[in-house]
Amino acid sequence: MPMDSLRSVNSTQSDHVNSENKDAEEDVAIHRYASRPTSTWPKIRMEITGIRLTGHVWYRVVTGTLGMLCVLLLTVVIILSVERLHLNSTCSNCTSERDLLQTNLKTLQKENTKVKSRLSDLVRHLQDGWIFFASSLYYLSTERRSWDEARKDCIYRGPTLVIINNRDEQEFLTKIQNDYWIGLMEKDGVWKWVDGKALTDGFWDKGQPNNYVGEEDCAEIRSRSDFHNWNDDVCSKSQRWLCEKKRL
Ligand SMILES: [Ca+2]
Ligand SMILES: [Ca+2]
Ligand SMILES: [Ca+2]
Repeated sequence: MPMDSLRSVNSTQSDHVNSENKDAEEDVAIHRYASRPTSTWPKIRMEITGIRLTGHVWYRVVTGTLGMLCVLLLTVVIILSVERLHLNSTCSNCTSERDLLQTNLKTLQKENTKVKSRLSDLVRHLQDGWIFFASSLYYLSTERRSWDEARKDCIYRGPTLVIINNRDEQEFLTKIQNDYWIGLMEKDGVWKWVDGKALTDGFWDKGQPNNYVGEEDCAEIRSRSDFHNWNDDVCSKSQRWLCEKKRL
């Protein structure tokens, strides 16, 4: 074999041996680096620059990256879950507020219906000739009847013969013309209103009650300028009467 050819063969064999040794060294290096903790991988990557990376190194890099992505996604899921819980809580509060508003609306609608009914009732009474003062409506009869018949008529109309509760009401009724039965009657020497309550503060005319013509056991309010204008009279006498109905 010529010398040149022999050198070429030796050179080829030497290159092959060197290549195999280099591969073996790389494998050893890769195995050493790959067995290190994941936290050291950036350093490993720097150290193995220029050295061929085998599959199991990339496997660790990829699995580590995926692990980090999983942690990141888990964090996002937790945040979104918390936000969803917050939204659900907010929505629940909204539902409660909506229910409360609907309840209040229904209450207001009921009150509105009541007010409309009262207003309609008031207008109807005024159109029928009733008069209004303070919180009461008053019916002034044009007929004349006995005290007991007058009482029955007031019961029929819904209210009672008028009960004078205070000075303001007395002052208002004093301005009305004509004489009227009021809801006050004497029994066993005691004057009582038609609601059963005893008289405590009367506005009797001077010298009244006096049983002037015998048994005067029913009271009337007389058309006089004097603030004290009550008189006891015979219950069978025909007289106008006043009915009272509490409205407000
Ligand atoms: Ca009254
Ligand atoms: Ca009497
Ligand atoms: Ca009298």
